[in-house]
Amino acid sequence: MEHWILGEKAFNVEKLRHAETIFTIGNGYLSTRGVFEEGLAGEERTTFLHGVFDAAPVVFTELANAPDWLDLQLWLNGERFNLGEGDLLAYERHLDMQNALLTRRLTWRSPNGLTCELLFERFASLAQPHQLFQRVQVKPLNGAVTLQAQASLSSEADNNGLKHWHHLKQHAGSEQAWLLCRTRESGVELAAGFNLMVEAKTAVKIAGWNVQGRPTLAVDCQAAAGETVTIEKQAVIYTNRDTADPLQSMLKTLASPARWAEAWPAHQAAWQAEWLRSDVMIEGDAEAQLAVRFSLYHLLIAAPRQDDRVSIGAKTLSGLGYRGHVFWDTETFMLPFFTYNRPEVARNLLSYRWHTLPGARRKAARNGYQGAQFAWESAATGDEVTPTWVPHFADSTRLVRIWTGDIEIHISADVAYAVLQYWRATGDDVFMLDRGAEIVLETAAFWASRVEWVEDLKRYEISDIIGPDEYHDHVDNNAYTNYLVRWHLQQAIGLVDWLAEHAPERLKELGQNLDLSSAALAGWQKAADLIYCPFDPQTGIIEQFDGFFERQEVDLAALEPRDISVQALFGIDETCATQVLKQPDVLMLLYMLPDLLGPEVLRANYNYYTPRTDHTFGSSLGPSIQAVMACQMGDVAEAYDHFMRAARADLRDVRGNAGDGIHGASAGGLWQAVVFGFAGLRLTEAGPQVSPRLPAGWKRVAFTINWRGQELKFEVMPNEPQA
Ligand code: IFM
Repeated sequence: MEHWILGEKAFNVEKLRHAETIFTIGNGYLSTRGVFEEGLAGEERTTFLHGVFDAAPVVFTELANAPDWLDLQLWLNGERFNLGEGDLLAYERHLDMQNALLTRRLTWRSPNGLTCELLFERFASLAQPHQLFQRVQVKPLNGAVTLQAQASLSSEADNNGLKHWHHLKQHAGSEQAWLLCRTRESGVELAAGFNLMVEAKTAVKIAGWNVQGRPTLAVDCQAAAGETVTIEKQAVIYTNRDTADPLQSMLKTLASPARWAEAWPAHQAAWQAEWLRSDVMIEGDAEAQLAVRFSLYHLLIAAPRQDDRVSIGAKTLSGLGYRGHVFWDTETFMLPFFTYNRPEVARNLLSYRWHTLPGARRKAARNGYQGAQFAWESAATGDEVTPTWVPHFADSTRLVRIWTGDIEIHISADVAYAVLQYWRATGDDVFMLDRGAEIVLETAAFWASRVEWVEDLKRYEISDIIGPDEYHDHVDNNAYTNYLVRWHLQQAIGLVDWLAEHAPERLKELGQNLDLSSAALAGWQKAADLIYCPFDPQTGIIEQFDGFFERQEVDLAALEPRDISVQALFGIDETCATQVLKQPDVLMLLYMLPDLLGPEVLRANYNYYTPRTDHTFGSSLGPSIQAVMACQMGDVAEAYDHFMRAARADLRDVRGNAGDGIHGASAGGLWQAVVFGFAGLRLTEAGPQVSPRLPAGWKRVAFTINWRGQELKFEVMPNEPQA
């Protein structure tokens, strides 16, 4: 069990929300934050199901917090168990990431002096994704106890006070309770129910209470000192996204009650199979090992295995941050892990973009362009759902205009890039023909209509946008965007040639909805040939956008020590006037297109942009990729610092916002930093090759890659003998 356990040795109410995020459990269908069964003031109690969005003010749409399947209240000799009262004599909580099992063990002395040992356990079955299991054991230590327990489900679940559920039906019988509810605007029907099973030495009474909107089962039993009472719950959830009649599906599952011990082996076996394909072993660095497993665990619990109409939001399913919206974080940062380990999950994630093409077409058309323009923030339909005005981070009485939904447009190229990388890694022609090609070509058509011809300069430009570095908005010719657009258009033209040769019928079909005439393709070619891609041959530096070199230089070292971002320190407009970067997007570009300009150009840009980046408090997406780039520069010690910055983002809450949910991009980036950075994996036409550059102390790195249908195992040792 070495380096599989994420533990908490003491209860710290100050760290409540952070702990809830990191102790989230899930199974790719839903995730539940690590809240306490009995509840606690200030908690953020959420269970999110993929795809269950509902309308919300400001953010347009958000994942609706589902009825809470964990709720369990205990009364011990009439005193309600809760951590806000009595004394906590012992406490320990741990997440076993190998088996996705969360355990809390404690000894509590009630205000009246009864001392009890309590053990709480839960898992969301990976083998049966609609089934969730909870077990609670109560053992009085210094006297007999009359135990009363209440387990309920409630359609009053809310998102920070906003209620999404309309109550339809409920039932509370003996040993079983359920409810049926529907989201208020989007019409998602959800059926949730549970079986309750209690084991005690004395007689147990279970009564159903049909409290309106809150079906409850109430348990009464006794235990002598030293005797244990065990309460088990098997909860079941279905929605009409999964089945035509969620109530019937839920009731059918509940009709064959499964005990914890019966469900556990299949769940455990499913996780064993996951880790066999996905684990990354790091010998010689316990913190790095735990952090990488923690990241992979969070990607795996968020990975939709059965549903290809959903994707993973920027904060996975582990918190209210970004409301479940999907960004480029998924394709650019998380997807490579899935492409090379779980290609079927990668295919689902990319299929989400295919299903949401209608929304992307609407966005392009609304803006006066051809083809498909992906939303910067996307949810159920693919329509743009980025909020336009939000409260200022330092003064909530002021509103700030958010421009990303209007002008952060690189996402359309990022998605196409991800499709092409997936195709290259898997050789999955079926996906490419059915779905991938449409994504790549529709977005190429968007670019061909979006580029602007500048007659004086006889070139195409792209003005008034935001690149990945969001400290600078309303810029012209963001290099990341322009270079990637050129690459995208070239690839799209190559893809049309490939289709003409291998699948002419499919090409014809695609040509019915999209102009793929020779004139249109000549336009794409012209745009690719003549789009302005900044580059200074004297210095080898790519200017991040027009006029970047004239912006004000800042000595970042002189601002230390600080615990806030440069943007929070200087202000939004003031930061925009400087050369400080939230994320170095020229380096990101050179990472994505490594053969673009050669190692000297990479070195020049690395040296130029690295000291200008707000590495610690800028974008959480930056450090992992910076680690890869530092490895490529041969600076492994520097790479390790960036890597640890990403590794600690959620584990240690270095940015102070882990309570909002896991930084999914940072988690995916961490995998890339190990595999493409320290192990130096390159996927060449001659096959995968590694050139290791392991940090001091790392003795061995082992991982598996799925390359064109073959599972390849890599074991990487340091180049030089370790001291
Ligand atoms: O997609 C990112 C963006 O690059 C930086 N701001 C946060 C977004 C969501 O993680």
